[in-house]
Amino acid sequence: MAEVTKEKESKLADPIAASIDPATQEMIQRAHDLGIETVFDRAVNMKPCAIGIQGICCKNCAMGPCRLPLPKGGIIGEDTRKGLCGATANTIAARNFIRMIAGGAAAHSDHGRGVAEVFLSVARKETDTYKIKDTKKLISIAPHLDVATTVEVDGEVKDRNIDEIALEVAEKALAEWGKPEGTLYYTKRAPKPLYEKWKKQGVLPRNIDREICEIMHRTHMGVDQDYKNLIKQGTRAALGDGWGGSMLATDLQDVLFGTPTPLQAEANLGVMKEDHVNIIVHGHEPILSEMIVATSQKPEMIEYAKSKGAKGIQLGGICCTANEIFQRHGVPQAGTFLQQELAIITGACDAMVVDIQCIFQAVANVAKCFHTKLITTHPIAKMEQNNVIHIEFDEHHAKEDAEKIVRIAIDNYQNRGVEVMIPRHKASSIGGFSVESIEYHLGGSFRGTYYTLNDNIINGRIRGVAGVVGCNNARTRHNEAHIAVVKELIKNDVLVLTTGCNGIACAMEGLLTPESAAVYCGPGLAEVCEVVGIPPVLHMGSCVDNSRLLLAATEVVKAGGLGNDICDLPLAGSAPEWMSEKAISIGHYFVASGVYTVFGLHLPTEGAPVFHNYLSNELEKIYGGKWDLEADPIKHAHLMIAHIDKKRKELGIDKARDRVLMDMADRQALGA
Ligand code: BF8
Repeated sequence: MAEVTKEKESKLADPIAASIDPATQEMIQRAHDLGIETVFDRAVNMKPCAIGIQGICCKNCAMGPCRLPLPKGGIIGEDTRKGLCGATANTIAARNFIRMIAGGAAAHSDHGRGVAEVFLSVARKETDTYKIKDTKKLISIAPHLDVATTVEVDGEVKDRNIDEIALEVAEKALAEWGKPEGTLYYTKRAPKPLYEKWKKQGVLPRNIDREICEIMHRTHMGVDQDYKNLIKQGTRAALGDGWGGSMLATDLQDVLFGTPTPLQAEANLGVMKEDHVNIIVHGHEPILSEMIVATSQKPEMIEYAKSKGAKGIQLGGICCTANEIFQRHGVPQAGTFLQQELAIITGACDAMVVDIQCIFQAVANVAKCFHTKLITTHPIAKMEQNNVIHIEFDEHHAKEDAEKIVRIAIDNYQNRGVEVMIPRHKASSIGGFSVESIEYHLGGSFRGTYYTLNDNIINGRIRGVAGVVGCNNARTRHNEAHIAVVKELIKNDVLVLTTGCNGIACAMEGLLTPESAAVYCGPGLAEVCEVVGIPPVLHMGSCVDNSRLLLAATEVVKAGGLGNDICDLPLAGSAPEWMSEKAISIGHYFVASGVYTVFGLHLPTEGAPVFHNYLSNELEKIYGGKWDLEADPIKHAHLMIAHIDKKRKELGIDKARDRVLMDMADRQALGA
């Protein structure tokens, strides 16, 4: 075993305090037994910066960093704190906050750009590796990009050639990143009153890249020094993410790889198999993972694995790649963000294949302790450690690359050491709830509609809807807040839509099964889940797929009876264990789309009370949504429930919740 990097004096994490998940606890203990350091240990040994955490450290020029700690006892009277240039705490916190939005929006949107480029190659027929799988979805998104789907020939309206539609969609989509004039097409998909608000405020994104670039300019030393103006630019960039880069990523991925429909899988580290070649795919872009899935299912690859003594090939996903291949192929989710090192520590990971985002550099150090081949695949995401193999993935030779990667994993199976220990824990899960499949499942076989959902919200069986999303964070007990928030919501009849690592956490806890409704839900939600046959927590995909939540909310508005705008709905958002800049971008586009959004842990705005108050109170007057913060998961859930109840009252449907008894006709209507 290779030398371990753990320092002599360092403390070890308590496995029970570090995670609620038994598989994770076992693997943390296993790491300790083997002398291998993980993120859980590092979190015990290094505390976060008390000033940075509050958003009041400015390092945007070389006169600083200027640190503006809050005085003991808080601000009494005028806030006189300022940096060398005179920047106030509000300016500094707002600059830092919108730089986080820029980072998050850039990550999501660059992912989207990558998909759009592959889509253009497909449309131009430059590659036959990827093909358009879902023409129905292509036709449904085309009008939103101002692409005609019919043509008039000799006075007769005919369907337009699908290749022509694909090419124009590809070109229009790709232009959204840098078009010189106009605003993003997809913003018009929002409910009209919301679109009008954005227009009036002047926050309609002009193009995706420009809004991100402008954040970097405005937050350069000596430019924008007004927190309200700074956050306005943050809003433009965040909307360019949610209603731009992320939404395009989701749509084009669906067109290329198929729009998800419900399917079953398993989740947690226990999905790895000792007698199989285990390949863990980790990161975000399905461009890579789709090809790995297809290659690992090829009979010749399975035969090759058998020739090396394995019984087959077991794929597993980590992070949002897990969500992507789960929702389209039922590939098991091996774990969340905080379990990436642990998958290698099983000793059974023959290859970990990574692309972009949320990948610890530390996985390379852990891989050194085992036989695991760590393979980076993206030109913008390499690692300095010398045990890392880089195989650049490109749509023009994707098949060959995927085959090379899968063969490396198979060849490596025989190099396993004796130290294999796979935790037994795993849970059954159902995912694949796209906007389209929810409509189909709730609306019945003949006429898909969201009205069934609205009807059940109006009659009070479903109290409201919550989007619970986001990361794990090693500063808090792994999955504890995720699961506590979700269980408290469904116990109170709130239907949960989940994405990202929350989706994986819920899968690991068994909450993505229809059977969990009878165990954890209030009577109204349990009844709906039983009749319709859905889980109380609907897995809607990866973090870019938070765009699905925006569109689902828009469909609910369209279905009628619950107001005219997203901010009218009994709806709330949550990221209980957030950590990434992407979460801040998502949070902000939720807020700017009218969603009351609660984050756990802390927000990097607390050191600037005026700016913090602007986010948590004033924004609501403009967009109808606002930020909130609550670390305690039960209080967190109840803030969301209180907001849902407030909206029910405003809609005049608060009394309906008293009458949840259903007669036979009601039940039949539910299943219609
Ligand atoms: O984009 S939830 S830890 S995996 S950032 Fe990362 Fe957070 Fe997980 Fe996906 Ni999203």
